[in-house]
Amino acid sequence: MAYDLYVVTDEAIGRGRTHAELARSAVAGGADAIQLRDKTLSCRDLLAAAHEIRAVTSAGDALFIVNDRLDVALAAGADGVHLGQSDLPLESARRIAPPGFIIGVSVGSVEEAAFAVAGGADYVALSPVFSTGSKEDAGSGYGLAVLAAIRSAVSVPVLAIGGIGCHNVGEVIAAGADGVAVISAVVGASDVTAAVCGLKSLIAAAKEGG
Ligand code: TZP
Ligand code: MG
Repeated sequence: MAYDLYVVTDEAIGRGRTHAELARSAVAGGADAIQLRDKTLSCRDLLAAAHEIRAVTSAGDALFIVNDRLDVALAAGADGVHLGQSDLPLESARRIAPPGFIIGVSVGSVEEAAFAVAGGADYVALSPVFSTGSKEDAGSGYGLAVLAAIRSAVSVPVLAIGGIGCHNVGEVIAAGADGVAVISAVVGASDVTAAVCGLKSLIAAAKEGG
């Protein structure tokens, strides 16, 4: 399964659309993976959204990843969970998760990426590669040189997240990313499906050119 375009849902940026509506439109455009990300919902509301997205992604053959919450991911039958450096440690998550369950990890350096891969991460995401207004505590971006260094250092898929859109997706892929994760470039678009199609074409072109 590819991670070319990995869409992170965010109702605060989604122009009044629910997580499931955003996911449905993104999958219709060809998104490869959907991550449910919401730090405000109750556990039950997050689980309800997760069940809806599970149905949408299964029908559309996209991966479904839940941010932060391994319990919700498992309960909803998601394909995986995405963990940050302050979340449940990878080692603990691996102990709980069934075989084949995807665990992705946010990293900010070659060292963090190598540590995550040694611990069994299925993919790593350089977070953030550029500065972004979509995550308050993201800090400034690590940049394309760090992305390229991580790509050279590890064997799992390397994603990049933060400040990526049509204007720079080509250079992110050219620097070595296997895929890009986005919020505003897709979730903030008036036409989510068209935004996904546009980014997917640019990613494909960058991969062909590389
Ligand atoms: N993690 C690191 S940056 C970020 C997250 C969730 C936000 C990315 O949003 P955008 O709008 O694609 O910059
Ligand atoms: Mg997290």
